[in-house]
Formats: sequence, C-alpha cells, structure tokens
Amino acid sequence: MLSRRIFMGAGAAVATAAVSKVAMSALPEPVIQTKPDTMPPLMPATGRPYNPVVTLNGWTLPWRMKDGVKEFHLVAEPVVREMAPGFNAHLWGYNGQSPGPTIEVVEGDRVRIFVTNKLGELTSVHWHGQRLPNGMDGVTGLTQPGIPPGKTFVYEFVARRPGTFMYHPHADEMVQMAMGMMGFWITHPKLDKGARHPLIDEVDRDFCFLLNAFDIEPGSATPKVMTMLDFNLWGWNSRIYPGIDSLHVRLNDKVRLRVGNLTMTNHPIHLHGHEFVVSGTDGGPTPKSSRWPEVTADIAVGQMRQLDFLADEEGDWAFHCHKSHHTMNAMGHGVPTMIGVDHTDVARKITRLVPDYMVMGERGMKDMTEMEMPLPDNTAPMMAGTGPFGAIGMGGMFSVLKVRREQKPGDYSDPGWFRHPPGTVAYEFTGALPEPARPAPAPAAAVEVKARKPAGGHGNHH
Ligand SMILES: [Cu+2]
Repeated sequence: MLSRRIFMGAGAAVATAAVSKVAMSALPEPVIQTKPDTMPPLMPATGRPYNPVVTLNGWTLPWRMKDGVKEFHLVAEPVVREMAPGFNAHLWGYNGQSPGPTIEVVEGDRVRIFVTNKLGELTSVHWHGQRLPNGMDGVTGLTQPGIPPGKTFVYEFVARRPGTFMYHPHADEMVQMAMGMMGFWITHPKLDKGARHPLIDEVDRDFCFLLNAFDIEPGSATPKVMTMLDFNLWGWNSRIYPGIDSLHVRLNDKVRLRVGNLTMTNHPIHLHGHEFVVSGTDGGPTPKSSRWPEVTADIAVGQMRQLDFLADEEGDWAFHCHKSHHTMNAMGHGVPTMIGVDHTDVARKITRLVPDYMVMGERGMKDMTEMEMPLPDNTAPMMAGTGPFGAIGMGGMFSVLKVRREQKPGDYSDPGWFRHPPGTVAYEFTGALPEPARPAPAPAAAVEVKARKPAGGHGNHH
C-alpha cells in the first residue's frame, strides 16, 4: 500500500525567523511503497501542471511545496523486491522499492531533495544528465563527502532543462547499483497554457522504466555484487517477465516510452507491429530532422532513449530486448547443446548411476517451459508466461504492448488478451503435403555423444 501521508501539518508552521529554513523545518515525511504494482499516474495537485508519466511496476514520489520549492524525501535502504511472483530479491533501493520512485518536476522548478541513508555504508545521489551546480552532482569524494549511515543530506537545484534523467549513487556504485539503487527523473517542459513545445510532442500515454541486471543464484535472494558480465536476471525496473506488467494503450494513442540503461551491457529494445522515432536522449529532445523510423533502439550503458510512436495497430504486441539471452531467467550457462543428439540409450545407462539425471534440450529448449521441474525455493522459472495460445516461453526483459480500440482514455487497466478477428491468426495447413513431415533425424555421424549432467555455473536444472 502506498502510504501517502499528507505533508501539510508535518512541520506545524514553526516560526523560522532567524534560523536556516532548511535546518529548522521538519523533513517531508518519507512516502513508502511496498507493492511492485504499476501505479496510476500521479496527477500534480500543486506546482505547475504537466502530463504525468506511468512508471512500469513503479510509482512517482509525492512532494510538498514549501515556499515555492518542491521538496522530496528519498530514503536509501534495504528492500525486499518481488521480481516475479514467487521470487523475492533482497535488494537496496529507495522508499521501499528498487528502483526508487520516479521524480517528476517541471522545467524551471526549484527542487530540494532530502536523502536519508539507512544503509550500513556511505552513499550519495548523482542526478544523471542534469544541469546543476557542481556541488550538487553527488559524486562522493569529488563534489561532496559521502552521506554517512543514519544521516540526511540535502540537494537543491533548479531543473533547468526538460528531459528524461536518472538518479543513482556515486558511492561504492559497483555494489550499490548491483543491489538495485537507481531511479528515474522526468523534467516536463514548462509551457504556457495551450502552447506547444517545438521538439517535445504531447502524448496520450507516457511510460518509463530502467533496464537493470542482477546475479542471484537460484534458491537465494541476494545479488552477487562482484559479477561484471555474467548476470542471470535481466530486468525492467527490477522485475522479470512474467513479473513485468504489460503496457495498455488505446488505439491511435500517441505513446512515449522512456527507457534508461543502468546495466553493464547494451540492450536493443524491440517493439513489434509499430515504428517509433527516438525523440529524445538524456541530452534532451532530438531535432526533428534527425528522427527516422525504427523498430529497435539500442540503448547503451548509461543512456536513456525516449521513443515516440502512434499505436495504430490493435493487438498484443511483444516488446522486448532483442538479445535472446536477456529474455530468459536464471539458468545454467554450462549446459551443453543437445539438439539432434539422440541420447535415449545413454540416458538409460546414466540413470542407473545418477537417478535424477534428466535429458535436456534434445528437440531444443522449449520443452523447458512445459516441464514441471523442481526448482529451489524462491526461484523464477527460466522461461515462463502463459498466453491465450499456450506457453510464451520467455523471461527477463520481455513485456506486451496491448493496443485496444475500447480502452478508455486514461484507463491503464489490463484489457485481457486480444481477441483476434476471425481469419487473422496463423493457422495449420491441412491439405496434402508432398512428403509427410517428420521430426529431423539425429545427424548420422561425427556427433560427440558425451552426455554431461549439467552442473556448475548457476545451474539449477538437473
Ligand atoms: Cu538486453
């Protein structure tokens, strides 16, 4: 539950005649979120108006206005994040979740962020991509001392240019980012009533999420923080499919997707059924003359891409990272390829010696999605998700864009699976075939039939 305690009254109007207003005013009470659901957009009740974003499996941090300044309170702390149903990770984050809440402000806003450190070590917050005074840039040792455990620091600056930004620690960041400390920041353009920004088009739906990666052994809950490349969980906002919510839009909506990458590799993010343009980066909106249609945007490490498109095709459209290993959950990388190897006989012999031996991937790996395999407690299956036609067989960085004619403006609820008009679904050919189709035979010769029991790596399938 989002405990949206109202800030008014928190300070009970202390007379602040001669004392520093920041030092003496009570902190805004921190707002904590404990659920990983996608929260509806937070309509601004105070400050300049703007069209809010929707954070996938996340939320926007409420603020209080104090003498014309927008005040936020971030709390860096250990959190339990449900990454997918049945799988909880012990991460570090902000205000109850990893990633932290999205911060939304308007160009020209003066912003004050209180950051309380409830971790056992120093932290800081770097406001990735912002124009700000150097001493507010959040680099421990370089622009400020680290925030000691138990202490609260104050950052204050004017959100000078509109765009999409991120925040993350610049203190022991290998560990703190591997543990899930990051968040989104949106600075909406300041517009006079009825005015249009030359480069930032108005959209009907505006979604944002961060790409992140974890290395958590099957059966455990805490990430291995030394991992550099061989992560086994590829997430969007610290969720993995089928834990990532689908994105629900109305037919002919103008849609914006803001995607930031705080992993250690690039992610080609691919949308089915539509073309988008890259309308912005963390450097700001792109000139219109520089935009061309794409269906995949490669998002490099430390980058943000803002993708705009018209949702003019009804259906359930896959939306995913195009690196096929990033649409899988924890698995054993040490598994040999068994496609085409007929090991019926050898498996029988092995089973006499190793009773729990399981023949893997003889026809490909898809069998894994339908197999009832015993998994250690607190482990997400490698490939999962069920659609209207059966197992989807995906994990990791995968979701679905649902475009519906009947979706109401401003309604973000799940419309269910698409009901395809008759005659528009791929179907089986039932006429006569020139030759009967047979499963591919095993290659006759030169096959190394060496059955190894998958082990090592983060192998959890036996
Ligand atoms: Cu990827």
